[in-house]
Amino acid sequence: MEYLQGRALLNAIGNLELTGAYAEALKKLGHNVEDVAREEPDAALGNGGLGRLASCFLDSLATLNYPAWGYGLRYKYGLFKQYITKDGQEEVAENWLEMGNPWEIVRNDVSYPVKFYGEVISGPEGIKEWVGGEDITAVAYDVPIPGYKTKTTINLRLWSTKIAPEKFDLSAFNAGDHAKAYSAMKNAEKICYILYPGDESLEGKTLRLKQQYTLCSASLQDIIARYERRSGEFLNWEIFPEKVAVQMNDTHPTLCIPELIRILIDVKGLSWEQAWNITQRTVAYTNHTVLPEALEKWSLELMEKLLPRHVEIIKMIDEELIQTIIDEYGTEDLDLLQEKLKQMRILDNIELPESVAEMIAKPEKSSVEAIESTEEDDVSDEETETTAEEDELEEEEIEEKNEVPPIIEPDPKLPKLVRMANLCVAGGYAVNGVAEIHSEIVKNEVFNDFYEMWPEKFQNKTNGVTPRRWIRFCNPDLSKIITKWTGSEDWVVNTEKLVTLRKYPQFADNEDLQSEWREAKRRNKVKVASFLREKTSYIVNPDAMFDVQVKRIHEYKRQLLNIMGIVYRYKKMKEMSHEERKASFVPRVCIFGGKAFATYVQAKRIVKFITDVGATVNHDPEIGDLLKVVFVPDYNVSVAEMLIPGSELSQHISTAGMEASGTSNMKFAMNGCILIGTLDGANVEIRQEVGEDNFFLFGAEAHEIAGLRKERAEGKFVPDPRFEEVKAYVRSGVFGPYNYEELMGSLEGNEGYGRADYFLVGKDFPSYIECQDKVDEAYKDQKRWTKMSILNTAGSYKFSSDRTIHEYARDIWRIDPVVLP
Ligand code: T68
Repeated sequence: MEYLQGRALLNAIGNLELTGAYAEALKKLGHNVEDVAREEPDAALGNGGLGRLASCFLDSLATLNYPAWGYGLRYKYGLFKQYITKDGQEEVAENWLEMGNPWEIVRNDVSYPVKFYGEVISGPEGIKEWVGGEDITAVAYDVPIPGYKTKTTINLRLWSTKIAPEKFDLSAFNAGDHAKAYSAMKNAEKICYILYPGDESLEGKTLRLKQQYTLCSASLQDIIARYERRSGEFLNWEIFPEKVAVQMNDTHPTLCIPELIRILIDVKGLSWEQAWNITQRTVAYTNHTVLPEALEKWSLELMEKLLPRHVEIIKMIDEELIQTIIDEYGTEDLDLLQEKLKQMRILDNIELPESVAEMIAKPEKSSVEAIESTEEDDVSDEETETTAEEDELEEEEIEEKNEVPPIIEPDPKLPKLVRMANLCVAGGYAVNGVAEIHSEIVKNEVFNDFYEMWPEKFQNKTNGVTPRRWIRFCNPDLSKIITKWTGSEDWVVNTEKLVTLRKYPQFADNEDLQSEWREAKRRNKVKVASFLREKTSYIVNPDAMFDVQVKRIHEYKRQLLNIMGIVYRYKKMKEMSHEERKASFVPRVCIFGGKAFATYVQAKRIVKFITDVGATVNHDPEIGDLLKVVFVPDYNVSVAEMLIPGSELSQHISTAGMEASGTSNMKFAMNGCILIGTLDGANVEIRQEVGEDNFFLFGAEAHEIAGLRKERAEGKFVPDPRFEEVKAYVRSGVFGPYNYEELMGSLEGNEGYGRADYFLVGKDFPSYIECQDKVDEAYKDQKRWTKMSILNTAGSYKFSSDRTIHEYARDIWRIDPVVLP
């Protein structure tokens, strides 16, 4: 559902090795290539890491010559534009297509019908037909994705929606009811209007589900049409899974499962067994989150209305799953079975199918009928003879079993739901997490019941990012140095070559390399400083440490921990004399950036808090260049490309166990930034690769979190006095008139503010600020810092999306690169 592509120009000419020639040609026309590139709006068809990962994967797929495509939606308005005002974040629609899009080719020759609502009727021979309802058309827009130094260009096919041609109500229009004719048209078009419509209202939910189904239906029709075309007279559905793999990027395209089954049965005439079997060998699922509130669940009622045929199919899959669970666990231990069904079923809060309920209530083995029937079955008397005593006992047992109520009564007060993640695990042949620690949590916690039943399905595929966009093109200065010191440009496709930077230990200590390295960083910092001045009018000193946290604003990512740490630093500075201050602190520019979901109130409070702290600190004459706090508005891919090369310290400080992977951590490490972080997501593996000495670690570990929360909730937690001090300082009003009671209260679990510091900001605060002192110490020794920086780039080799894609190709899709002529 998401691709966070950013700009295309420099990437395209870079991948085609035409940057020099293109810049020359532009110069002759009186233009500078960088200025021209800046005119292009970002294609922001994604929210954050998940969408950007998909875009990095496309780059790697093309570069490595894998035969693969991306499918998505062509949202008219991508991710909103963020303005920072005196009230915090404001959102404005981003009309990225306004000036036209030269990077797409509309394919009016490639379109498919998509249906919503209507009803299912049973035709002859049990053939089901989905009729009536609303019909729209999905039209393909193809976005070419050029690989790096290869002739391979793959395709990103984005669907746009419009009214089916025969559905325009001409007679209404002619009769003067323009509104009626117009509304059907708009209804179809609005499906692709915006990325992630707010789904708190029923309208929003319906629209989002329509988007998901449009993507799945159009893409599968396209995949199937291509399969048929290529098969020609040798069409054989049984080998479809050998030719096609569909990788679902989170649960958003889960409807691929029932849609593939629907097409195979209702349109291609296959049996249920065939269709279910083919589907289970075709689709695979990547999980990107373990936050329970982010695991998609759809209302059955809504789905039944919008997609009645799919609900029938989902119910059949649910029955197949129930049967598998019964086969696995038997009916002896009903409590166990009950628990498994409760956790694992696709349908939640919905009665069991009658046949199953009966089977469970009257287990075959010990039923009277079973005994009688064995007697009837002419089995030797010896085997079936029982004493009167035994008979009595057995009857008691039977009575007990029959007393078991029909298992799992639905609760009428709760909604009936379809659990998309469970559907993905049941319908897919592979399930993967996106970093080692995350995949372990997927196996041992979130999907543990499934893991116990199907251990072979579960895998890890640690994320990666493309070294083309994220080093070679965004950081040409550093790239030249890497090329010089590793001996060739090979590292761009072969990141293992980066290890050369540490192979000879003297490299990272080499004074020439060190000074070149520092100069490149300094030039990039100057660019960041001038960007900050342009966007925020704050003037920062490029010789201060650039300390950066840029990512979506979310409580679990703990921007609040960062800013509380800054407030502590500021308070300490204020308590000192000028001389003391200068001696104790390294000058820092603390940079934040990121968008809060429009309806996420707490995230927006955090944005407001950061900007308020900035407004106070940055104008404090006592503090001067020692501390600046800047919120970069409208953080996006292009801003990241400028900011990351100019950063020195980068913060990845989520509550352990909550960030599935993170991918900007990889980009920062590649560009020689040092990370401060918890043992979470890919941080764990980055630290392993760059070395413990080159990573600033703090905070509680994932396995401790549940216990700490319990302690917290029981009121057993004693906060550090320094944390209490910071909260009181904020409450005292130093940062302006805004009421920070709710924000500070959320860190205490005050009555009315919900979960008591659920993200454990207070718990990790002392170790965080102590770790920040170590950061200052390290920075004071510039040789040591530069060495750490070089070793971060060297150790980042593993986090190329080329490595990740090779693993998906080998372990999940079982495909080889295409051999080019
Ligand atoms: C991110 N997820 C993970 N989700 O948070 C991050 N969600 O740890 C990981 O590195 C990244 O995926 C790639 O694996 C997201 O970005 C979303 O953006 C999202 C969008 C819509 C609905 C739910």
